[in-house]
Amino acid sequence: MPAIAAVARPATAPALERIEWAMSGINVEIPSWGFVNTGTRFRVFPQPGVPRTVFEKIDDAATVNRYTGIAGSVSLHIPWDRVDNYGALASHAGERGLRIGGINSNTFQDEDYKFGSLCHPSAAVREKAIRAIVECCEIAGATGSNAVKVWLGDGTNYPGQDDMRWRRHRLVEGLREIHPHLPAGVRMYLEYKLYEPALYSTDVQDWGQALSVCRTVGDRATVCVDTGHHAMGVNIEQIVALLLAEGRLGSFDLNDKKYGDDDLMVGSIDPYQLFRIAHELVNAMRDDADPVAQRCANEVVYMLDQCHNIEPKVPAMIRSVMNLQETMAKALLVDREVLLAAQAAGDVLEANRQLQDAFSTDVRPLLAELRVGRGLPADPYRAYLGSGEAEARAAARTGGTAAGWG
Ligand code: RM4
Ligand code: MN
Repeated sequence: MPAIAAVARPATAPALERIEWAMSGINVEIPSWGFVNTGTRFRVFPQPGVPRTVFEKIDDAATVNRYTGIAGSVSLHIPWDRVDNYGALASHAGERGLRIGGINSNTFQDEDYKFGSLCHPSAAVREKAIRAIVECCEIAGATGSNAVKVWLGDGTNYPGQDDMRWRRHRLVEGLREIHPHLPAGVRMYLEYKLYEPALYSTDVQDWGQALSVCRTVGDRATVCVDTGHHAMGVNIEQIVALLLAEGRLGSFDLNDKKYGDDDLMVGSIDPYQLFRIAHELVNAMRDDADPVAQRCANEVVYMLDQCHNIEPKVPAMIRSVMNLQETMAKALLVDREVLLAAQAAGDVLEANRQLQDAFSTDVRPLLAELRVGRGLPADPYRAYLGSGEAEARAAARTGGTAAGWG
């Protein structure tokens, strides 16, 4: 991803130039599981045209990229996306203009994982979980992916159920064993989550726990911030700022929420929070005085982790990409020089006005202009709806079994 310093424009430059990075610099990674039939524990409502194979999931991700122009990678979930020939899968993606992004490990669905995976009291189950994540490292090597993501459902439901301190020791030991299996250049993202499926204690519950584990596990272990995985009211942008300062922010799983881990479209509930996160990232990208944070911000991966339970999936994904792009563009409008001067002068109102003015600016006409200049539709969402592709896909994808979770 081109560093923002190369494209950043001073505040005196026209707005179009200042937001250019949101068109030519950013990459949004699309999750393969965002296109399959999902739902709640109450009901899964099937949709027409849902992919039946991982190849069709990649086709859908490629469609999102064809309309938006900034969604050039697709992340996989193993074993959901297991195939015999990963080279062929990577070629399938490559022929459609996509790279394979993060390989997500799944150590939460087997019967054996009832009491956890890497933190399980049984050495045999821990060994099985280690092998499952090592397999993801191998798949990363075979597909040209640059990351393996570890999210664990591990935890306990009742006080006394297991020893929380020893669960932590087992976690560190397991991840240390896995880290050397990362192929050259491949990073590990450790994702935390407040609760669920565990309801009393979760073994990687927050960013501090994840960060301290990453530090002991190895240089290439970094934290993944899933925006839906915090308690209500938590200041996520401050977590982002602190992880940038530590050089350990690896990636985002972006989605929006109202109450729990709702996996709604990015920016659909609280767009100002997304803007505040975007501001921390852009601010670090522009900060030559903090090279650790600057490098970290320039390398962060923006993945979407969403489930579209009632809304049509491909257009929902297109809208999410557009929401993120618009938000990044707004953050690029912040005049950093004025902001720094206001901060230095203790001018609280002017500093805050900088952010709010940028957030309130309608960047959609500017982005439309940039898209048209690159041969993309001015409005990817409307263009997709008018294309007839959804209907054609639903007609073509008959027979077989629509993919879902599991
Ligand atoms: C988890 C977590 C992971 C995702 C799974 C499907 O809650 O967010 O990132 O891979 O869900
Ligand atoms: Mn996630």
